[in-house]
Amino acid sequence: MTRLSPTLAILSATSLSLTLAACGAKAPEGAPPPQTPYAEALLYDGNGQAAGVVTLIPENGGLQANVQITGGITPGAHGVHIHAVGECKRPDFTTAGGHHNPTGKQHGTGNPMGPHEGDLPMVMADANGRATTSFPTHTTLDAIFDADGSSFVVHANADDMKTDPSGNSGARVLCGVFFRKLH
Ligand SMILES: [Cu+2]
Ligand SMILES: [Zn+2]
Repeated sequence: MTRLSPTLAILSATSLSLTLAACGAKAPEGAPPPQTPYAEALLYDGNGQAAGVVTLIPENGGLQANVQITGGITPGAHGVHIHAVGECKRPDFTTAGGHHNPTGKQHGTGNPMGPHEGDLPMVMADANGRATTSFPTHTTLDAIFDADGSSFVVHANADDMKTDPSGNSGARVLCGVFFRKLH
């Protein structure tokens, strides 16, 4: 276990405030607090109807996903993933590419060669095809916003969490491109 000794902690705090003073970095009176970047994807179905929103918020070294689906899916379990390309061309969303997989693994948390970084827990829609859920993910904003971006895809069926490349989760029914936001 590594712990700063009290002396070291005081020294670093002192050199930090000296650095800030030297740079004139003191916030002006009434300035807004510093903004934190996060990712947001607005979901659409294959007809272009708005179907919900997903945010990825930095937390505990990963990204906390908040998923709100307002329609466009059947009741029950649906595979959801972060896909490798930030393009959701209707109606089949094949432009979103395969699963977000910067570490070159296979699909599924139940696959010894897996999982993809973009593999997420299934979403359970209620009788009206709505779902609201949150869970931690193990990727980063830098990986989400790589050269070709990333997207969020909701599939027609459940994800078996082991069959490469997408858990037999069927057609892509909702898709949203991740954009950078600040809050
Ligand atoms: Cu998928
Ligand atoms: Zn996968």
